[in-house]
Amino acid sequence: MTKKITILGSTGSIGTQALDVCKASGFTVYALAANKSEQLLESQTRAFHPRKVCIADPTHYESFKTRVADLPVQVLTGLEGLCELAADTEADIVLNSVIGMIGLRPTLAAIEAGNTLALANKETLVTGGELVMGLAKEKDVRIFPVDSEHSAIFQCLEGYRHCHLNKILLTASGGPFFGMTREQLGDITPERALKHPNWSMGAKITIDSATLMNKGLEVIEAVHLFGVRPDQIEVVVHRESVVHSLVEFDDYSVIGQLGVPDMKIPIQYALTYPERTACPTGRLSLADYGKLTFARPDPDTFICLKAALAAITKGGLYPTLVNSANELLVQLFLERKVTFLQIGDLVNEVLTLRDDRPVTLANILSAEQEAREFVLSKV
Ligand code: MN3
Repeated sequence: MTKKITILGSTGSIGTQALDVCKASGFTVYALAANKSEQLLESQTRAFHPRKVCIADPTHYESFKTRVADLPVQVLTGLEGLCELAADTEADIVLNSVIGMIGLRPTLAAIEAGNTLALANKETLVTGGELVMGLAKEKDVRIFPVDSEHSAIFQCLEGYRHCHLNKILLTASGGPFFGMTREQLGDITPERALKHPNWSMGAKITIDSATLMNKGLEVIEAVHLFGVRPDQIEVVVHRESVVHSLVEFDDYSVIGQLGVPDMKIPIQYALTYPERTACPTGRLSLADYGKLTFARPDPDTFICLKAALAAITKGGLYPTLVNSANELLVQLFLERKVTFLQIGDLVNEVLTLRDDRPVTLANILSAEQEAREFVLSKV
């Protein structure tokens, strides 16, 4: 049976690779959504014939509609459009690969409607983890992680649901600046930070990998997805990005998942689960690698990791504060308005804001605003 897929964020790195997977697996694309990349969304619409498309940025709505006027496709816009696609139960699975906190409401809309989710939007779990996992349980909705590490952990646990999980070993590439001192990080430019050694990804996540914020956000994600405490997660630097993560059980037996560093594998598994089919990617040859290396991260240099761990340990809205501050700081760094080191400094400093309100959608959105105002007051 061919599955019907909705992809939110189809023009991004995950979205375009998901479409490669759809093509190779013969999935039907039911709906597509992008922020404002009109040209690419148009060519995707012509190639995959979705029934509905959403161009989220309303300023692009009219011109995009004109572009696809000859096609039998319904065009939507705005956050409402994204949520409508997420909640459309015609699809068998909704892949949320939207970038940033904007992805939270579509995630909630999909779960509310009872749609199975493939989740690539980190911010959804980082900011709204309690809400999302609680609602998913209530609605009996399955969430398949798309992030390579979380997919790995999910796969490691698959055959061991009856075993108690002791610990998660979350692997990290270490980014392009692994081994550098704080002093050496002083004059890092966006161009240098945008060069990742192993993974080809969007700008936001590439910068997050360079600061190790990405790993911090992934720890928070893992806490929610797998129901573990933050101190049950150990970040291990693994430069080759071949071991995508591991789990340790009570007997200290460790199970890991390996593969070439290509996002198409975890994307495909989230879509084909529980089946596995040949993936349009290379095979892993361990002999070609020769050796795999592991090391401890340096949270005193890469202090974003420290901030994320402090935030999830405090819980509540603190992960939202850290995440939102980071989201804005990465944008400012790319615009050369803050330095590389300021990202880490301010992401830590935002934790001095007190926010002990309960985690509700309204409070998440106001904490997001609070964090942005804090950052803007400092730069
Ligand atoms: Mn990852």
